[in-house]
Parts: sequence; structure tokens; C-alpha cells
Amino acid sequence: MTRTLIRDLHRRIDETVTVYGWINTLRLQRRMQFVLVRDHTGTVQVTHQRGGDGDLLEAAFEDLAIESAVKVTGKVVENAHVKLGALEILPERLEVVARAEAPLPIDEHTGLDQRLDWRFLDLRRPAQHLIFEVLTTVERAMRGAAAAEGFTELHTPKLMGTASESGAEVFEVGYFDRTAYLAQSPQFYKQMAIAGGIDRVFEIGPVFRAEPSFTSRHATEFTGVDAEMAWIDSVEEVMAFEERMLHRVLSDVREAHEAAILEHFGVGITVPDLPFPRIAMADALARLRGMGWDPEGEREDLDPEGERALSSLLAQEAGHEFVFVTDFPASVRPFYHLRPADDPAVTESFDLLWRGIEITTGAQREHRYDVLSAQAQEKGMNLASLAGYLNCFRYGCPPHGGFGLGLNRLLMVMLGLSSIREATFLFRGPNRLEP
Ligand code: AMO
Repeated sequence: MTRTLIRDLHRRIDETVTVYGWINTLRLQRRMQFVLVRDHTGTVQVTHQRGGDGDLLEAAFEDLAIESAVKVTGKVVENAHVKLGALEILPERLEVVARAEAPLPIDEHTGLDQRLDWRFLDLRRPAQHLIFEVLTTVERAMRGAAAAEGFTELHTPKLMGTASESGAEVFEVGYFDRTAYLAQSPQFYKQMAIAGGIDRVFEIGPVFRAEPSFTSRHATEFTGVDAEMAWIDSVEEVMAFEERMLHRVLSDVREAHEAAILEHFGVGITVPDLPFPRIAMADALARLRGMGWDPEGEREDLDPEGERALSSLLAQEAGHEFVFVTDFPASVRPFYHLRPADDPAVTESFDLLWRGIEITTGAQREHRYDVLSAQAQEKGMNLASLAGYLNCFRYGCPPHGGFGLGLNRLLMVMLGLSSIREATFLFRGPNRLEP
């Protein structure tokens, strides 16, 4: 018995085939039994006319439970009255491979939290598959864009002996007779690769954040896309690479999934014009304050409301869904961001907002050992525990810069999902370590 995928049935009219899938819908009428069988490529109607006493198929269909895994063998026939592809299968054999219990623990009205408890069942819905098909296309496009521009893909360790970057927001794990930490970013390692002479570094990998945040865009474990480029003249080169990468991502997604995304999520895919608009943080703050945001004038950077307001402003003015916010004050940026010689109060850094949500942070890095050590000290970092990182800058490290992008956030914004929980295979948050 060989398997025929449901999407290929139109090429098998009048042939006997076997489809493997799940019982999607049962409509057991007085004369007819209609069963919809679904696989990962589509859904087909199986139509059986009741034969009365001794009809084994009739009895088998009568006994079916929704979501049972089945193999159905039968003849494919054209039928213009059937909405699903104008064809149906007239069954000759039904094998229940694994029966589903009834009732099912979730249905289309179940709330997100309970759906996540039963994520494997939730994933059987075609819209959920689409999320991960799109994600596959996104990752492939990102890798393609990076490879085309000479990036080397690395996998940096996620277990670390000292906490990365700030020390805040890191998970501790027992490591034999000592404590290890889960990497909150590949930041130090991608810079180490630059110091090691790898000209451009790229990584897609897990990122861990011990943030007790319950918002729709925070997870305690997510997938990060990190890039780092050596010998840059300015942070502008980093932003320009990210734009080209996202252009390719959206072109590829539009080509492969535009119709399906519109059908399942009701959103279109726009390939953005290059370059994306850029606005310096000081200008963004001034403009937003002019519109009544942050009336006390206390903030040095944007809060989520400010990010949304800025994005709508740029959408109106520039007709663009993306905006780079640049020149963040040094006070709100990590110690390793480069500060321009003529204005050490700011950094050569950026965030990228897409439809009001931050999807990326990036910067040119400080590559001079003395300045970097001074900046770390100024931020109250422990220089001794940073020694392994700081050593990378003692033996000729070129100027460099890069960015970190949250892949699940990108997917959430792209598909207009209400929460990052839906843009993650198995979400991890402060209250969720299962399934
Ligand atoms: P940052 O901390 O801003 O920068 O993280 C980079 C991007 O990761 C995503 N992100 C998150 N996604 C889901 N849940 C979270 N809790 C979460 N936190 C962050 C966001 C964010 O823009 N080392 C720097 C990057 C760099 O400079 O190269 C960093 O980690 O999309």
C-alpha cells in the first residue's frame, strides 16, 4: 500500500488510492456517510452509501471518532457538487490505525492557554502548520542572504561559566559542583569569532531570558538570529545588511505563502522598499512628545506605546512598516556599544521596529580594549568576570558591529498573530515549562 497525498488526488481520478490522515469531520446521515479526512496537504471527502445489514464499512464509519488516525483506500471520482476540490473518494477499505479518545480536550472555541496545554492537537489545524512552514521559509531566506554576503554560520555554546552581557536576566543551572548560566545572547561569542578572524558571523539559535514578563511579546526561551560583521566603517553597514536580508525574507515568503497567509490569517505580505526610514532617538522623542506622549519628559528611550506611536507616524509619513531608531543614549545601552568621538552621550546603535514592535537591536561595538574596559567599569560591571571577553580586544580586534533579531517576534508581526506564544512551537514563559 503506498500513500497518496491529498493535494495530489486530482491527478489520480478513477484510480484506487490510499490516503493516510486524521478524521476531520463526520456527517453520518440516514442514507449517506460523509467523512472528511485531513492530511498535512489538504482535506478530502470520503463518501459512503449505506448498504444496510452486513455492510462492514458502514459499521466502521459509524464507529469513528474525530481525530483518529486512519488509512482509507478507495476510488477517486470527480464530483462537481463536492466543495473540496470537486472530487471524493468512494471507500473500499478503512483502517483505524490509532483511535482518538472522545471528547477531544480542545476545540475551535478553546482559549490560547488551554490550547497550549494540548499543543500537539492544536498544531493539527492547517493554520498552525502554515506558521511553521512560513518560519522554515524565513530561516532559509535569512541563511541564503547571509551566505550570499560571505557570512560563516556558527553555533555558539548556550552553557556559560559567567553570565553574558549584563548578568541580569540569566538562568542559573547546576553544573556538576558549580553553577553555569544559560546564554541570554551569543553576543560575546560572536564578537570572539570576529576577534578570531572570521570576517562575518551568523547564528540562528536558542536564547534564554530570565525575565518575569507576561506580555504578548516576551518568552523566556526564544530563537535568536544573530549577525556580526568585521571591518565596518559605520553601523550603517549593519543596518543595510539587515534590510537586504529582510527584503529577501519577505520576497521569499510572499512568493511561497502569500495566498495561504491571506486565507488563514487575513494579512497581506508587503515586500518593503529599501532603504527603511531611519530616525535618531532624540528626534523620535521630540516628535512623540509633540503628540502628547511622555508628558513629563522623563524617558530616554521608547516604551511600547511610544514604539507603536512612532511606527504609525512613519507609516503615515513614509508609507513604511519598518523604522530604524538610531543613536540611542549611552545610558540605556550596554557597555559594549561604540560611542561616537564627538558625542559620547549617544551610541552607534539602533533598534528596528516593525509595525510598532521592536524586532532587532544592533550596534557598532567598541573594539578598543581601554575604552571598552572603561565603559564596562562605568556601567558597574565586574572586570574580573569579564576578563575572558575583554581579552578578545587586547590582540588586534577589528572594528565590527552586528545585530540580534527575535525570530518569533518577527513571525508574530508578519502573520498578525496576537501573541508570541502562537509563533513558537512550544512556548516557554515564567508560568510555562510544559509541554
Ligand atoms: P536584545 O536583548 O534587544 O539584544 O535582543 C535582541 C532581540 O531579541 C528579541 N527578544 C525577545 N524575544 C522574545 N522574548 C524575549 N524575552 C525577548 N527579548 C529580546 C527582540 C530583540 O530585539 N546582544 C544584543 C543584540 C546585538 O546587539 O547584537 C541583544 O541580545 O526581538
